[in-house]
Amino acid sequence: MLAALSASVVLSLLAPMTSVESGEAMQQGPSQRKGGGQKAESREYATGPEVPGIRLERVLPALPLVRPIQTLQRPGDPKNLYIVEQPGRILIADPSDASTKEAKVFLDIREQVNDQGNEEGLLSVAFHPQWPEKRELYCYYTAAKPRRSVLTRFTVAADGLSADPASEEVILTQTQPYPNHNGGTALFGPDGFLYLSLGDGGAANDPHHYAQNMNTLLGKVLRIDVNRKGDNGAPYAVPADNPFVGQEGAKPEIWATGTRNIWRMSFDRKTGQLWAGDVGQNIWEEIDIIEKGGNYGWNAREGFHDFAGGKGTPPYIEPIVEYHHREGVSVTGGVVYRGAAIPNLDGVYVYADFQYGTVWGIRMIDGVPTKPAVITRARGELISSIDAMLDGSMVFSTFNNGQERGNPGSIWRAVAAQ
Ligand SMILES: [Ca+2]
Ligand SMILES: [Ca+2]
Repeated sequence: MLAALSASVVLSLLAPMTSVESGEAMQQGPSQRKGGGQKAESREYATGPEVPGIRLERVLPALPLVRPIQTLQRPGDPKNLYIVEQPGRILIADPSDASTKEAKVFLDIREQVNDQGNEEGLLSVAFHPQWPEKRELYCYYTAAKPRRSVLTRFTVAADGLSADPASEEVILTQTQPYPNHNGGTALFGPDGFLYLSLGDGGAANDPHHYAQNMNTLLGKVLRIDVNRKGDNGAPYAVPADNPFVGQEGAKPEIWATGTRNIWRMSFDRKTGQLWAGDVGQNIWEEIDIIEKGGNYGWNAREGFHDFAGGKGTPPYIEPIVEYHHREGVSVTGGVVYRGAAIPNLDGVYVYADFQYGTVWGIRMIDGVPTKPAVITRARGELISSIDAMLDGSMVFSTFNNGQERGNPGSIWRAVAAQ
């Protein structure tokens, strides 16, 4: 299954190197040598067209939002934004009307969502891509008593403007040992299957080594078929070509393993590659391209570095890029920009640090990343999500003024810097 390794992964396994095929690579600087007392790896960056700067422009400035954690659009409705609030509401608003002070409530499940912890709540939603044949909304959230993560499905009204709370069907449940590291992103792939990132369960350092344990869904990326029932009437089926189907001691839902807490992943709508930001423990934040059957190393690895006390079975797929905790605290994975409004940003993967508000862009040139370029800084904002709208434009969701519960949040559209 590891034959699916990308060229970049193969290159990074061959460290140290001094050049790539093009001969134009720049060597990583010495700044990476402070990582946790571990030996630093040498990495290569490709050269490519300059990554342009962006500017964040406030959208719906008069609309009060509580911890907006994702913004999306429904297939077939290029006008409205669906704004997900972490406590468990989804609002609908037309972003062209800046005077909007109140949004329509699309779904309110705050009663059943547990958002006590900073990383708990309604974390991710996805519309079924086959609208209007399937008027379905998938929600991934945390619940209490017992503490767990759930993936559920709601039926959406024919006009697309509300979802029926009473229609909820539970698709998948995962017991959560701790309040943190619940992932996650739920989204449909170009293959029509639903992908879900689950964190390692929480605490710190993955104390139970869940991420490398193939018998749990924790610390994994899953791939399931929500269009079919599974064996014995299970609410979903496992695609027959999942990499660990039939392997003893392995959950067949697993698509990739060894991930710590992927906070936001997305498919490049042109290449089909699955990009993820995997939040680090103490020192290194990383960006990965998730491959079928890949092991991303946690908790034996953090970024490109060995992690003390971790254990696992190599080979591991190395990150595409990483950054040190001098530059941020917690990565928010983003999207590969495929919009028309900023032509020279096409193909750039845009990601951010949640707490510092720094936003970077990288390109992939023949499977090798360009050096991360800072493309903007959202000072004073906590960047919770970067999402692509139907036309490929990017919307940022942020909590402003700190993390206190109930503080307002805001959303922003990315525009060209000049
Ligand atoms: Ca947890
Ligand atoms: Ca990793």
